[in-house]
Amino acid sequence: MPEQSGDPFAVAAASAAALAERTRQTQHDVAVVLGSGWAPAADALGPAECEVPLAELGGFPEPRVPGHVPAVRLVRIGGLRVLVFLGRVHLYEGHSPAAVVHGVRTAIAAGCATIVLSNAAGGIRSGLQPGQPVLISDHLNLTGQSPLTGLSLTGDGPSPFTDLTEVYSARLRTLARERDPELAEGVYAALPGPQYETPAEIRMLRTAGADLVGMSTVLEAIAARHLGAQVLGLSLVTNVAAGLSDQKLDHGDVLATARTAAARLGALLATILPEVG
Ligand code: 8IG
Repeated sequence: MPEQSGDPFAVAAASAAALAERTRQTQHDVAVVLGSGWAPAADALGPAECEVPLAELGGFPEPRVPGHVPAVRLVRIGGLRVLVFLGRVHLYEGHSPAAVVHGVRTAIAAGCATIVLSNAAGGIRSGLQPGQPVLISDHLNLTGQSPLTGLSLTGDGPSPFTDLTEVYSARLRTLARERDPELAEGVYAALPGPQYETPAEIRMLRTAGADLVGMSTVLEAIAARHLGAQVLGLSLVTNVAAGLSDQKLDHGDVLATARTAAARLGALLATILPEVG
């Protein structure tokens, strides 16, 4: 199948129908996207009632990053039917914005009113430590792309002139902080990648108000808000951003930090998720 040609909402509806057939559920409540660093926390959420390879649902691109297992699980958490997406695809793999947000659109078509987006990120604000989870309070979309580009301005769907005043639900952030009062909050800047930043770029981002920097999440958050879903965003700080320490950035170190944090992340998600539906 070519990558996401035609009406993306029709493709998402078809994927949601295929998912409903396999989960035997006509309604799902919450979707969680486990980004790099968070996937090892999946098992802490409880046993999967079923696990479906994304390739069986249509509309999902072939993954191109090793370590991303392309599947979605149904897990019951506190009476909620939670769809757990193990991994995501990124712009830097060469995928279109429509492909990047297809999981979120599918989850919403499958009934989810709340979308939890997790990622690994570099820490810009001083004091943010590798291994620390941070609530995303707002974002800077510096990818130069939008999942809403090209959508009909006159059709029956929601307007693409989406209000982004509160992308990351204040109610859900408050709820998460009640569960874990240690949680910091920060503004997440998304760049296209895949290269990490120069020290000059990090100084620019810090001046522009960014606390965290990464290569994902913002397009999915925009797509979710366009369709009226509530969004909770969580970053795992896996490295101090370029030029802010005497270390060079190494993808292997980043993954190792994430593995070490997995147990804490699993516990965090398991305490937050029952409340967010
Ligand atoms: I993990 O320092 C992770 N992802 N852009 N910069 C960007 N993405 C990241 C970084 C980082 N660390």
